[in-house]
Amino acid sequence: MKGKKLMLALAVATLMTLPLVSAFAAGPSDSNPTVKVTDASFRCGETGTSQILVSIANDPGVHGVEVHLSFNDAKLQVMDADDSLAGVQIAAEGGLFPLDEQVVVQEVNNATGTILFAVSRKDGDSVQNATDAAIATITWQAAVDCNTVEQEECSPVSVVDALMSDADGYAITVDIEPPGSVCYDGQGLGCITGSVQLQGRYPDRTPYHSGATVTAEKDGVVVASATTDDSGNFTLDNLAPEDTYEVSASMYPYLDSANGSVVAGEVCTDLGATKLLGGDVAPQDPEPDNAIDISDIAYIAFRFRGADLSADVNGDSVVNILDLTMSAANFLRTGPTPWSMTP
Ligand SMILES: [Ca+2]
Ligand SMILES: [Ca+2]
Ligand SMILES: [Ca+2]
Repeated sequence: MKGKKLMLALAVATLMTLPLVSAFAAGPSDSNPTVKVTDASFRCGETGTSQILVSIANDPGVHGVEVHLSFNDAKLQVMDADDSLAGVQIAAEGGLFPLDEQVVVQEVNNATGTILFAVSRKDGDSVQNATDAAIATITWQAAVDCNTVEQEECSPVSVVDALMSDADGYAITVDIEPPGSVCYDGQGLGCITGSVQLQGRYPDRTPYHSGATVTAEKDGVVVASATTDDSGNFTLDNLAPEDTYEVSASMYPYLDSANGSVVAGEVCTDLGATKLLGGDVAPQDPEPDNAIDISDIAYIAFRFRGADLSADVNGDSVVNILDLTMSAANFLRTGPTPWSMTP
């Protein structure tokens, strides 16, 4: 009799175990909740954000989450998200549990590069399903002097430990995802390149296309300047990537050319070529007026074949019909002309 009872108990125990076994058949790690930190990218001197995200699939119920993060304190610092509290805080999010139903414990240490963030739901139901639900947002800034950043610097932000709890205080195993990558660029890595062709100047004449001044302006202030080489090429560098600039080319005795809206690229933005129209020689007080009119024609005509080379538009050291014709052909044109080979 006693043996029969034992057999029955074993059979019942086996039956009760069966559904559990089949629930784990797909592999325990497949159904564990996960925690990860998202990537961030920003320019040194500005800020970027990462989020701590939780995913839960068919769990009996997550009621609390504890996450420990590690970051490189020599490269990154956490910005304080709450002025009303002493110390540094990150911002709690309502993606997993509503914000007004949370109890949060957190500890951010910028000296050791660690963040502890724990959130528990004090009201309502446990969460059984969630995909990339945010529990907190971290705002980063660079820990370094931005002038020393010459190329993009990235460092990992790792979840070093994580634990979840159901409403009864039972531990729920958590799978940790690979680290997030937080990157920042230097401030002066943007650049613009292009070329300036001088009307009436050809390879067999010197100077060829060299000597034009090209500037990049932001809010009316010249922030970069370059001089064209023999082929007319220039590079404006040390600009802020993705910022927009007005690029202008100028040279005596030519009309200016400009493009008012050029975005500097980390891979140099190629503005292409522009042609400066020649013949703006007057009035000389002290610069010509960026307009070609009768006073320019008269100025050249008066110095025709003479020693005063201020009327030598094409730079071949003689004032002749070539200079006069170029200026006359540009009659009533004014600068700045559009940035184009057919202005
Ligand atoms: Ca604070
Ligand atoms: Ca003029
Ligand atoms: Ca000439």
